[in-house]
Amino acid sequence: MAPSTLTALAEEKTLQASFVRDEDERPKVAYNQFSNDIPVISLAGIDDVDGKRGEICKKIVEACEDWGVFQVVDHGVDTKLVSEMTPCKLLEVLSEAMGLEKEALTKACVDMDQKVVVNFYPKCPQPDLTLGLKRHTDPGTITLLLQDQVGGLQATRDNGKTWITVQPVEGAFVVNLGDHGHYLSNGRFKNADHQAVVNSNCSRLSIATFQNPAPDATVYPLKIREGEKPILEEPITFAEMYRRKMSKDLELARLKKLAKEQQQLKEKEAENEKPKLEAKPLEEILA
Ligand SMILES: O=C(O)CCC(=O)C(=O)O
Repeated sequence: MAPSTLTALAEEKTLQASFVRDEDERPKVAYNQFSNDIPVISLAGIDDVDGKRGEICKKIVEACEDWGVFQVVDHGVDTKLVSEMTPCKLLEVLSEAMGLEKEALTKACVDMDQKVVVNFYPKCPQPDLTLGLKRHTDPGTITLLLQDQVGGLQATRDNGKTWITVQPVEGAFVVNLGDHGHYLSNGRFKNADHQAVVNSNCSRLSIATFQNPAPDATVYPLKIREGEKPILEEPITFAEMYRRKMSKDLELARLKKLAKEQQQLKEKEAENEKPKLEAKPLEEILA
């Protein structure tokens, strides 16, 4: 019988078949093969307009253009306060980088909705065959993730060809830009393409805080730079953006399932053909 609790699941010796992923979805990089490609940015001094602010903002903007993922450390500030304050600060920085007033991105959200999700990933007997959380981009504006020191968050910026594992940093928040942030910047800032892998040594915990706009907030680029075309044909609501994302995901899953079934059918047919060929006398085959 399948185990009924996560702790029981963590003691399993083999992976249940229902958790096995298609080969193309399986991890390419180990949970603890950490990369330093994702910048770790200290927010200390971000309000110091005549001091460090310019330098900090530059690093944030570059990270958003490059990956859509970065880590922030802000020494001496209470974690709960950081999770409430940081998204506002970051949206200010990105608004200014687009040449807009500080509040532009926050205003475009109409009403910020904060959703907290706790992810628990039990240790896994065959981590190479599965994922803790499949590849995705977050739909909202910006996400703050607090992870333990185990590691397992991975990101790609070349559509899944190569992956990196984000190095856990004590007390840091991983910041992911979401689809809403991506559209509002007309694609200038990347929506982080990410997933979570598991491992056979220890279970892992992460806490994600998603900052989402109101369902009826308008999704359309706030700034279209010279020479650029808008990446959306028309303004839509966030609810509609989410609906389109979900139906695209479902359609992709349907097409993938169909292709897999057709491939399996072909392989079966080829297997059925085999004995007939083998049964032919050699002279007949060579003739
Ligand atoms: O646990 C992680 O590292 C990733 C979590 C995540 O991507 C999510 O909750 O959407």
